[in-house]
Parts: sequence; C-alpha cells; structure tokens
Amino acid sequence: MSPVTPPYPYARSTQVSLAPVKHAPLNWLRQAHFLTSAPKLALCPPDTGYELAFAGRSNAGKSSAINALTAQRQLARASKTPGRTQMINFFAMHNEQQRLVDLPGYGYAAVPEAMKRIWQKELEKYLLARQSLTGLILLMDIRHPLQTFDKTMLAWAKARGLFIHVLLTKADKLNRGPANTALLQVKQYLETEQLSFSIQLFSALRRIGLEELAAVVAERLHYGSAELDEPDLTRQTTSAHPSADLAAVDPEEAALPDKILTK
Ligand SMILES: Nc1nc2c(ncn2[C@@H]2O[C@H](COP(=O)(O)OP(=O)(O)O)[C@@H](O)[C@H]2O)c(=O)[nH]1
Ligand SMILES: [Mg+2]
Repeated sequence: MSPVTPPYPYARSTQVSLAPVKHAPLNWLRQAHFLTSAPKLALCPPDTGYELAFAGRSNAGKSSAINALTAQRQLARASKTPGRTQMINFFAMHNEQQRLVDLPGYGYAAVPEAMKRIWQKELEKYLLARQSLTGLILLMDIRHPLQTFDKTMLAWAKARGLFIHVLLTKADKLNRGPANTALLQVKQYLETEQLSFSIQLFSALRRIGLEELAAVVAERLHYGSAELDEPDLTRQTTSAHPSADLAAVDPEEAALPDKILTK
C-alpha cells in the first residue's frame, strides 16, 4: 500500500471508468437489514457464509459508523434499546450469507461487574470460534485509542490470526496534523505487537474514510463473488462504458483504496 495520504479534503481524481467501482460497495451496503440478536454464541445464526464484526468501547462511534456505512439512520440505533445493548446483533445483506455483526462494547457501568465478565467470555468465544468470521473492525475514538478493551480485542484477534481493520473514529475532532500523528502512533503500536492489520481515519459525521471502509467490508464479505450473486437492484448495470460494468462486479478490481495503511 502507498504511504500516508491525508484523509481530507477529498481530491481523488480517478479515471471515469473507475467511478462505478468507487461507489458500488456503498450502494450494495444500503441493503443491510436487521437479522437477529443473539445473547450468546450458541444462539447466533447458522455459522455459514461470511461475517464481519464491528467492535469498540461504548461511545467509540460504532452505531454511527454502521449507520453511515449502510446509509440508514436507525439500523444500529435499534440495538441501543434497553435489553439489546449487551447482545450480538446481526445485520444481513440481501444475501444472508453476508453479515455485519455489531458486538457489544463495555463502558458506562449500567451493567454489574459479574455480568460484564459473562459478556467478556461470550465475546471471546465468538471471536475465537466463529467460523464465518472473516475479520474484525475495531473502532477507537481517535482521541482515546488503545484502551484495555481494545488491547483485549486485538489480542484475541491475533490469537486466531483474524484480519484486523482499525478505524480511528471522530477524526473530525482533530486537525489533520494531530490526526495523522495519532494514526501513526497507533500504527506503530500495532506493528510492535506484530499484528497483521490495516488502519484508517474515519468520521461518520464528516463521512471521512467511508469509501475506504466500504471497500474493506465488501472484500471481507466477498461482495461480487459469483457464489453469492443475487439480483441486486441497487447495482448499476447500465453503463455507457463496457469496462465499467465489468469493474463493478469484479472484487479484484475493487482493490483497497490508497488511504488505508497496512503493515
Ligand atoms: N464528532 C463526531 N462525533 C461522532 C462521530 N461518530 C459518533 N459520534 C458521536 O459519538 C457519540 C457516540 O456515538 P455512537 O455511534 O452511539 O457510539 P457507540 O456507543 O460506539 O455505538 C454520539 O454522541 C455520536 O453523535 C463522528 O464521526 N464525529
Ligand atoms: Mg452503539
């Protein structure tokens, strides 16, 4: 991957024929809908297909990120209603073999300590045992990264060799300089820990890094693979440029944008 590129403002000049690639994953993600909630690993939906999990401490910006990513104001908010907060929430694409998972975070001590421990255990079980899990998106507030919860999640992901993509959220809260400094500091930590990862700045509010995140999600959920192909009404099929249509369904072509840093 290419070196650090400032996250904003966007000035991405691409060839015309690449435009559908840029937008296809975000269009596809609009299909996301609530599938089910599971209070424990044993009650998760069948462990088939592809799943990508979002984790972060409460207030890290997880709901906002999922809502921005799927262009739905309320999708992840629904999981905020009492009783659902401590559950694993599943959202499916049109094809239910492609799922996003909202993992419970911890924080505001509305939950007793013993309960938190039980939850921690379930989370660990999910991360270590779930076969359809293809990666972990770890969200951290750019102003307070690498808290205990984050390090625990990273350790579990590492134990399993799970793909890790880090979002430094609320990037709009910092100017470009400090934001990039934070990005490099976290990157350095992850390298020191010998994790295999990619990392990016993100802001749901300002839509910073949304396309980059969508590309990662699309890749992890095997978007566009023939095996999972179903009619997708949101996908552009009429293009004046023949190569554009090809590119829109070819995941190889939808390579990760250059604003993502990898190890
Ligand atoms: N400035 C800013 N605030 C954000 C952003 N994303 C989330 N927030 C705010 O951070 C708080 C927590 O967000 P939420 O998505 O509910 O976090 P969650 O607990 O991780 O699901 C809310 O007040 C959001 O409005 C962002 O990109 N920029
Ligand atoms: Mg939330």
